[in-house]
Amino acid sequence: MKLDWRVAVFLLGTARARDMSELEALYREGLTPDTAIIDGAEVATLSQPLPQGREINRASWTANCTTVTSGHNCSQAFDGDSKTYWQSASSGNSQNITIDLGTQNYAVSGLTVVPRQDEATALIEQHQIFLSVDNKTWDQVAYGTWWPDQSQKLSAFQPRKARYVRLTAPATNGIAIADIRVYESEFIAPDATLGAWGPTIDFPLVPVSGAVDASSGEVVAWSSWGYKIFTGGKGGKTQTATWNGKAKSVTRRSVTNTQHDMFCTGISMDVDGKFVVTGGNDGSQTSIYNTTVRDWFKGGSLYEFRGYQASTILSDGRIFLIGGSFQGGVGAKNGEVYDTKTEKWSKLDNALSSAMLTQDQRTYRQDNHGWIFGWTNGSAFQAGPSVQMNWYGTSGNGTTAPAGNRTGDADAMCGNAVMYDQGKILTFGGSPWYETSEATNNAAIITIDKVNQSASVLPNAGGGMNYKRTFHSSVVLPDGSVFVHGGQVVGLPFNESQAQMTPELFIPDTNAANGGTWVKQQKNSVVRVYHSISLLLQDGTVFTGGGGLCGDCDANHFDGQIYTPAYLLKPDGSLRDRPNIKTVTSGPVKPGGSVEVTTDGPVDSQASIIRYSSNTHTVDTDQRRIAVQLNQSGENKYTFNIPAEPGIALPGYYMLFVLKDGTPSHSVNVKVAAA
Ligand SMILES: *[C@@H]1O[C@H](CO)[C@@H](O)[C@H](O)[C@H]1NC(C)=O
Ligand SMILES: *[C@@H]1O[C@H](CO)[C@@H](O)[C@H](O)[C@H]1NC(C)=O
Ligand SMILES: *[C@@H]1O[C@H](CO)[C@@H](O)[C@H](O)[C@H]1NC(C)=O
Ligand SMILES: *[C@@H]1O[C@H](CO)[C@@H](O)[C@H](O)[C@H]1NC(C)=O
Ligand SMILES: *[C@@H]1O[C@H](CO)[C@@H](O)[C@H](O)[C@H]1NC(C)=O
Ligand SMILES: *[C@@H]1O[C@H](CO)[C@@H](O)[C@H](O)[C@H]1NC(C)=O
Ligand SMILES: *[C@@H]1O[C@H](CO)[C@@H](O)[C@H](O)[C@H]1NC(C)=O
Ligand SMILES: *[C@@H]1O[C@H](CO)[C@@H](O)[C@H](O)[C@H]1NC(C)=O
Ligand SMILES: *[C@@H]1O[C@H](CO)[C@@H](O)[C@H](O)[C@H]1NC(C)=O
Ligand SMILES: *[C@@H]1O[C@H](CO)[C@@H](O)[C@H](O)[C@H]1NC(C)=O
Ligand SMILES: *[C@@H]1O[C@H](CO)[C@@H](O)[C@H](O)[C@H]1NC(C)=O
Ligand SMILES: [Cu+2]
Repeated sequence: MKLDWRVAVFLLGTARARDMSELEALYREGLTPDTAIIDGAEVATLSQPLPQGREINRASWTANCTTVTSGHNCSQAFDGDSKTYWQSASSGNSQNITIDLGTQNYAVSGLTVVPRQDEATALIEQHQIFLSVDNKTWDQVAYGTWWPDQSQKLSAFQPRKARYVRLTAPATNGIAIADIRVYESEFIAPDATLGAWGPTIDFPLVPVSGAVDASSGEVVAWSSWGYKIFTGGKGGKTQTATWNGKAKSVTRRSVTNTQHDMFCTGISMDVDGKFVVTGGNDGSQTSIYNTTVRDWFKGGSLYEFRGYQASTILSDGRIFLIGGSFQGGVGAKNGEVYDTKTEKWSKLDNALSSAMLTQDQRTYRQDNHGWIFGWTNGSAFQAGPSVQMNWYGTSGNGTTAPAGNRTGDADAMCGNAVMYDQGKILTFGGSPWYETSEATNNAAIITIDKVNQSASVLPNAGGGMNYKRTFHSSVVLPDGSVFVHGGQVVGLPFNESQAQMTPELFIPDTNAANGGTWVKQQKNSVVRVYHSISLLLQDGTVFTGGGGLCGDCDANHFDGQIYTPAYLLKPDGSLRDRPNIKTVTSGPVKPGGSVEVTTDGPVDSQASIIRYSSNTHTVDTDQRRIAVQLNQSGENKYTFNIPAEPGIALPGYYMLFVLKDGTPSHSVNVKVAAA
């Protein structure tokens, strides 16, 4: 339902007046009507951008459906009358509609579906979409779960040439379609050397936050109290969805037991891989996702109300957080630290948020989204987004010490920072102000060593990114390169102008004067800007998704996509053979401990462990890659050591990848225990 802005302003105004500008931001995009007349019926609108390109004329379509109920034949799904509909029988495993678009192939980029409008029945939730050029070989381009209501549904995917389009859904209650449209766009020629996009995974919410469950490999994603909006709620609950890539399923769930609207939170994974989610719309709550039982539990309360703070696990397994003036008043959002055993937060009044402020004109934005990295002796290094960097100590009441400036850069709010190897942090993009200021393509490599020492900065890393970006996201890959996707030139929440559609890869090179190179990757066809995320998956591919959560705004993206990096592809686009890990030492390993791995053949001497990721609002303080040297101890048998320094090998779950000629294996878990 449309949020009446006067009510919203009143509600927010009483509690936290500064959130007005978040609503102003909604206005820039312009509120679109709740409903539209589509072929004679009033239909709840999408609140999401149409697939790129244009609608394919339906005049010469023909279609077949697996079953029809009396009076509701297949062609009524595209007869230009949304009061009429095709409805299947409610029997069989699944029901299909297969459309012949005509006599030629189109670069098909997506489709929209209007459910039956006269009655909320035979709604499509789970679905799969296939394309074919010959009506024989079918490629799955999308699947997932739509929110179960009568509003228009959409699936957007990487354009692929096709003449036949098939939508499949389980037949439990039958499926009904009042209107189906298919879109074509510019064809993006496949080029395996640039990686590949697809399939799309449709979600019943905007995945603004997400984390990878180390025990199952599932992506747990969430939005806010609403599946497409974060303002105007009373809080106290969160819409979540879990994607299981092996089962190809997306399941949805409303989490109410922690009384926590987990929008604009901090996220950190603890030593057991549990997600510790703090603050946000309910500013002092902690919710904890236990991956063993796949359920949420309530944790201890924060001292300060916070939103947009950042948190990180520390070398001793505690969790540190700082900043977050987006909720609960501006300023003095000093550190707090969480003991996962007692489940209590303690104040660190001398870990000063005042040291990490940007010069944003909006003061509640100055301490948002810190780039913080757990390091030695329970310290945390703050690499940005402020141009000045800091060290935070977490014993006693905490300490603060300057670490120098990120030379060659300015305040870089909503930029990214990734520890791609031990003590090496790549920073890139961002803009001086959270919004309305132009982003940069700046990149730097920051090297940290001793606590309280100035960090060493290599400005202009790789000559800078190919594109200016803010609101982008990134993941470090097993080979040490960093994949960067999305973002826009001027940060405008919920306005998709000047979006960057071409991702790029930073390839580090310790012999190069500027530390490496930036290489453009395969262009995407779905915009990923404000509120989008990226996560590294266990099979070495990347999940990117989300963007939006702005109600009736036309910038919502209820989906994610898989990006397969070039290192997994043969020139013809098929998957390369990859090395396999057969066994790995079981049980937790302490820092300095040795791990034994057996493989199904010889592998490269360098392998890597990458900590599991969580991501929201450009912040992923969980991910970190540690390159490890394999020492051969027999045929297809290797050992390597976890770094002895617990500040480098932060406790928690890591994905171990071995590589063969640069192609990574599927990962196997290695748990680093707290020292
Ligand atoms: C989005 O931002 C651009 C650039 O400022 C502006 O021209 C455009 O009008 C905005 N779009 C909407 C819908 O507000
Ligand atoms: C539907 O089935 C009829 C009869 O078998 C066939 O002539 C037609 O080509 C089919 N159309 C599609 C889209 O498969
Ligand atoms: C489908 O039903 C409509 C409405 O009864 C009818 O006009 C149309 O001819 C039917 N189409 C086919 C292919 O049977
Ligand atoms: C429906 O489509 C799926 C996917 O292409 C296919 O496996 C299945 O056989 C189809 N069902 C029928 C009844 O044609
Ligand atoms: C597509 O193939 C099915 C059999 O798998 C057939 O029934 C149908 O008529 C074909 N459609 C067209 C348009 O050739
Ligand atoms: C997860 O929850 C179960 C049930 O409460 C508990 O037994 C288990 O110890 C928890 N796991 C972790 C890692 O905390
Ligand atoms: C920091 O930890 C190392 C071991 O990791 C220890 O040798 C050293 O004494 C500690 N330094 C301080 C200042 O506590
Ligand atoms: C922490 O600060 C409190 C309040 O100022 C003070 O009483 C206490 O002694 C301090 N603790 C340490 C370890 O410095
Ligand atoms: C770092 O500097 C702060 C501020 O000067 C100081 O309080 C703290 O003891 C120092 N920490 C270490 C490990 O030297
Ligand atoms: C570091 O940056 C801050 C904030 O812009 C500035 O005030 C300070 O002068 C800079 N310090 C150096 C040494 O450049
Ligand atoms: C590698 O293995 C050999 C033989 O097992 C051993 O002597 C050597 O110390 C190992 N080197 C490292 C770096 O672990
Ligand atoms: Cu936000």
